[in-house]
Amino acid sequence: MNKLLSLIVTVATLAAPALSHAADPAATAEARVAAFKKMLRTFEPMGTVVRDREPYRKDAFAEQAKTLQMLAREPWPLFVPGTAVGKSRAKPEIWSQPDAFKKEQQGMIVAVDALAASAQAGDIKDIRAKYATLANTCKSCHDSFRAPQR
Ligand code: ASC
Repeated sequence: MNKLLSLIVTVATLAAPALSHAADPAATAEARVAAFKKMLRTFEPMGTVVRDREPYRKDAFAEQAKTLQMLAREPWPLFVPGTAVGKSRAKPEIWSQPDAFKKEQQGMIVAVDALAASAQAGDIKDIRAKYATLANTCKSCHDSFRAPQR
């Protein structure tokens, strides 16, 4: 009984944010846009290092990659149906082609994990390649699922 109760509490706790988001499309869209912006605030400084505009420092870069790994997981649960509102550029295809959209997400997660592993190893040439692969996953998803700027 205790186990069942704790299972119910766990499921309810996990489901709660999703439910509250679905109830407020504008807030969900806003949270999603903010999650992508947060990701960019780590991704862009890493890009300046990769492009040799800033010195490469192994530990600091690996730490940023770890942060990015975590941030990269945040936007996806926020793509709740009915939330292409406000500043959102989400195309309807996100919800009409869920498998293709999921594939883009998974490709991005694989790429960010590979970048983090490379950053741990510390070979800047390999880091550059992994960063480029990750940037390509951004573009690939945007090409299919993000509407042009209005
Ligand atoms: C960025 C950014 C993207 C990606 C993409 C890479 O910095 O805002 O959407 O990189 O342009 O191709």
